[in-house]
Amino acid sequence: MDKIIFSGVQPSGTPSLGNYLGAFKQFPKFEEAHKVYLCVVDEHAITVRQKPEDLHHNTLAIAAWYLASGINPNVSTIFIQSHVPAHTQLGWMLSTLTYMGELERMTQYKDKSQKKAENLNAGLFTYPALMAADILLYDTHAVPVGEDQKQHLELARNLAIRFNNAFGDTFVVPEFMAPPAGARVRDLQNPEKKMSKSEPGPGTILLTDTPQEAAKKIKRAQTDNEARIVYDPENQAGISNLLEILAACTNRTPQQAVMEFEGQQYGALKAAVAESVVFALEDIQAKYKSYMDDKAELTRILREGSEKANTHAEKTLNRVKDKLGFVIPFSA
Ligand code: ATP
Ligand code: LTN
Repeated sequence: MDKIIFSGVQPSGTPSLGNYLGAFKQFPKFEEAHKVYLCVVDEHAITVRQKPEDLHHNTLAIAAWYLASGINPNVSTIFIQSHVPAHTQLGWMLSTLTYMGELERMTQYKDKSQKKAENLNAGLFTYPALMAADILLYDTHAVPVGEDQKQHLELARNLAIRFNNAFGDTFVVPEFMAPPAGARVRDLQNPEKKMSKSEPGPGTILLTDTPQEAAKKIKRAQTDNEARIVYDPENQAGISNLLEILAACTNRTPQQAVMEFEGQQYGALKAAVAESVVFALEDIQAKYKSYMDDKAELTRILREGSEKANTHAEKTLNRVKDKLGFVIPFSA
């Protein structure tokens, strides 16, 4: 098998359309030629306080969304982060190679620490070292994620290079990979900010929204007074976001999607976006429901996934321990 692909989604809420277009929708296309690892990163999710019953439900739900997006569990590996102890172990080791200044510069940390001032915990700060561990444990070549994760990926690359330089060749240096469209889906009511699952509002489409709910949110999306449909994220953020969503749902670029709407009004664009979003939702919602209704099958898939993931991760972890000079545990 040639290249290895790794990605992760936090069970921090019900996934949004942004998660789907920026992440979930991308994964199945790698299955044919690559080895794919998809992780439900529950240890990352607890950097923001979660209700235990919600975390439990959301963890299984994210696994079901991976499957609903078209991932074949007989080909790819879907697993839960906390089922593979090597993640936190390597995360600790990498945190000793990570500079405070690097973590202080992280946009996600700056954003979340402002919003979560009452729970400004150390885990939120060292989050990117754990994320680097997730990726590096699997000799990952490429990480398909939304644009918001680019900075974290840059750190993972730097840590891999730093470790390799200090201790000898150990890690593959992973590449960032953004989707062709939908890398940064914006909030429909506030196109200045990204659509986020942990802070859903009237501008967030959730993957569990009914077709009517989703269509209504799109109809009410914020636009502008320019009355022309052009792809110009700087000056017409709302309209450009709708074009971006349409393009991602219909496997085109925003530049291709815009051609259809020359001389047309905003209502026509909104109707087309609503139609393509509803079409995508109906398809994945039916599959999602069938996986959530069969917990025995879901847990079987996750158990098998964790076995495959542990085998790979432990090998890498032992290589790292050896390089660091740790005494490898004595076998009986
Ligand atoms: P939270 O709101 O809890 O911070 P999130 O919605 O950003 O979470 P994650 O679980 O952290 O979601 O991310 C899962 C994947 O979805 C990542 O690859 C991330 O880049 C992608 N993603 C998240 N939001 C968007 C968005 N608005 N547009 C495109 N991709 C996104
Ligand atoms: N930080 C990511 C979630 C995440 C991830 C990963 C993504 C944790 N570990 C490894 C890709 C690879 C987020 O906030 N979206």
